Amino acid sequence: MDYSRLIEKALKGDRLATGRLLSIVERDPRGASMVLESLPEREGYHVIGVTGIAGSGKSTLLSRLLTHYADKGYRCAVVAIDPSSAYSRGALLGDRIRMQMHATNPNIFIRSVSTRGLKGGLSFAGVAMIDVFGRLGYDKVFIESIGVGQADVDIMRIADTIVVVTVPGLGDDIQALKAGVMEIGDIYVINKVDKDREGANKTMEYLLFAIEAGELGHRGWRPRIVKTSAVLDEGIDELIDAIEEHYRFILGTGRYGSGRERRREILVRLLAEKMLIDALESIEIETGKDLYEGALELLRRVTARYVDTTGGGEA
Ligand SMILES: Nc1nc2c(ncn2[C@@H]2O[C@H](COP(=O)(O)OP(=O)(O)OP(=O)(O)O)[C@@H](O)[C@H]2O)c(=O)[nH]1
Ligand SMILES: [Mg+2]
Repeated sequence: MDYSRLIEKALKGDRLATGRLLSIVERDPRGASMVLESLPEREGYHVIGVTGIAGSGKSTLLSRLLTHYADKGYRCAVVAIDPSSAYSRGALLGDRIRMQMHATNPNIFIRSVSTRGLKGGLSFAGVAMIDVFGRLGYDKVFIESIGVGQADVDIMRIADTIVVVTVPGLGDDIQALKAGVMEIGDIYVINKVDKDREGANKTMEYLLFAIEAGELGHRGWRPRIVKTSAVLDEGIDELIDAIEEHYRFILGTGRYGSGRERRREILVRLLAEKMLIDALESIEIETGKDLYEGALELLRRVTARYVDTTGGGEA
């Protein structure tokens, strides 16, 4: 397939062409690979992960960030992980309505991916879309993660800057989060300050203490803490200042470049994982064999399928 016409249009900002390219990326791993390699390299795009406590206001905050960034002239994209299997329809509907507000803003493009990787994290398509957006000229590419735990940490590993959203008055909740995403933040947001200013100060003290104790922050970066009210649109520019400060930090220290390399490595692994699963599910098995021999034989046939079809597309 030749995607050059689509790519040319998408590079000029054509939303329809962009959407079609993203569909190719989602549907067809080989196409995804070709689309990515055909797009010009581009330096400087910034991948921002938003994670944290369920219901802390991640989606509302992200929606505000999009508006503020777009107003400043940045082109923003969101790779939204379709939470349909993990969350109630109500939450999803709320997100959809919020995101629709941005549908007509030429500086904002939102795309959801329905599939997830084997371990619950982002799928190959999801990670590939991030770099497609970046190469198409988007400056800020956001991912909002789903849920907690290891899958979340995996998702955040592909981000250059990680924003962890908490709420006022936390103590126990923060402890509960500690094993997961709580430790990986570059920026901590205390959202919903409008509800409990006193409690916000408590969370602030708690976070400052953890930073002083060396529990948070890594590789020379001291995490920033920002208080926001996403509903009242307060503190968003301060949050953007913190995100931009971190961006300059990673550009200056080489962490940006190593993040891109890590994402590329993750992409290769996720693609291999997808090819393996697709083949495993479609190859017929002879049941007469010893179990171990049967599995080995299956693996040989999986490999043979891709080796034999080099250049011809996987059937
Ligand atoms: N008072 C107040 N409510 C907020 C604020 N930000 C978000 N909310 C409300 O909190 C609820 C959850 O907000 P979401 O943005 O859906 O939170 P989320 O973290 O994306 O939720 P999940 O994706 O379900 O984990 C909604 O009812 C929001 O209106 C805020 O700053 N102040
Ligand atoms: Mg959400």
